[in-house]
Amino acid sequence: MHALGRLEDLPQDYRDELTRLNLVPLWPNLRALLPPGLPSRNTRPVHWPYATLRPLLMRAGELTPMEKAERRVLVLANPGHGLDNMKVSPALYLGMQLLLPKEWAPAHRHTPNAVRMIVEGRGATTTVNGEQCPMERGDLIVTPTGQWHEHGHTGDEPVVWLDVLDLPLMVYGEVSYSEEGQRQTVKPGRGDQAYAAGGIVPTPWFERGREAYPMLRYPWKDTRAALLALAQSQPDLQAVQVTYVNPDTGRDVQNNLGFGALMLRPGQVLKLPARSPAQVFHLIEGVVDAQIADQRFQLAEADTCCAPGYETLTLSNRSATAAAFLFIADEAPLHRKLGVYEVRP
Ligand code: 1HN
Repeated sequence: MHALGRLEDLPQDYRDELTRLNLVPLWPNLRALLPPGLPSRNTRPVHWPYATLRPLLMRAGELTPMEKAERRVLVLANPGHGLDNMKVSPALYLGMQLLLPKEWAPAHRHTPNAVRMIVEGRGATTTVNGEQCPMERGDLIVTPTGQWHEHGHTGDEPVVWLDVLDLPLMVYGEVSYSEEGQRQTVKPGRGDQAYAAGGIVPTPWFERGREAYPMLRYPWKDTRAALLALAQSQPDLQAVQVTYVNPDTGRDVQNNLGFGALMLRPGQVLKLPARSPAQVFHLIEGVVDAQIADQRFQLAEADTCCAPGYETLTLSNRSATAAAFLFIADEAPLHRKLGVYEVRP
């Protein structure tokens, strides 16, 4: 590929005139915008061990009362994007949130889509559009765009969860905003009970699309059981992995980010192909090594790490006797919409 003309090759008076008229020559920038074969990425592999994060989050609980925080969160920021930009990748925001006993995080709604992956503690609930979802370790609770949500806590221990939002995308698109709301009235019934088993749906709602988001909570005990059943029924299956879907449509549960869970059999070493989306891994159970580009992370329970797109990954279960379970978030739905989703064998 031959070199193109540089900005410095142009006479200063010409450059000044272009600038004055809000014009820019394309050719000095063309190769950086369209590098050959592989996009340039600011997303770096990063590991956030829970053992180092947790004490700082608990300290935030002492330093900053809820009234001064609204949401008490330490953001997991990728230095490759600049810490102040508070993103893990172009579309992924990650934060670790703490709610202490008796605290209340008031109702609001916003354009970004959010999910919570519960990390520790019992007794908290998230109410989404009137549906009160218990929060237990490993549960996934979704708060899609525009849905009212608030968090409450009647238990007696700190509750921590990982927030995953498409916030950077919404900020980039200049469509990120929120509204404050009133405390919600809890209505009876829950989606995770109505859709308690795969392949069976509530008859009155069988007319699809009545509710845009019929299931808001995905209990970990069901996901874990599904992974174990899959592994047992298909001993040769390499990637024992499930995707969180909307049970009415069978499509990704949210618009832009994809969510899934992966089981590694005892001692398993799993090579994942390079795919275009950036990904986040959160270890729910077990001990796992993650090899991402030239980095190797030893993940302990509740640790989180991220991987840029277009890199091959190797996940290894360090236990020879126990299975390991990971939560995965990625940008695949967005990439499919953009028509750029790629798997490189
Ligand atoms: C949000 O609404 C929550 O509701 C958590 O718990 C983190 C980060 C950015 C924007 C909105 C929540 C958030 C957020």
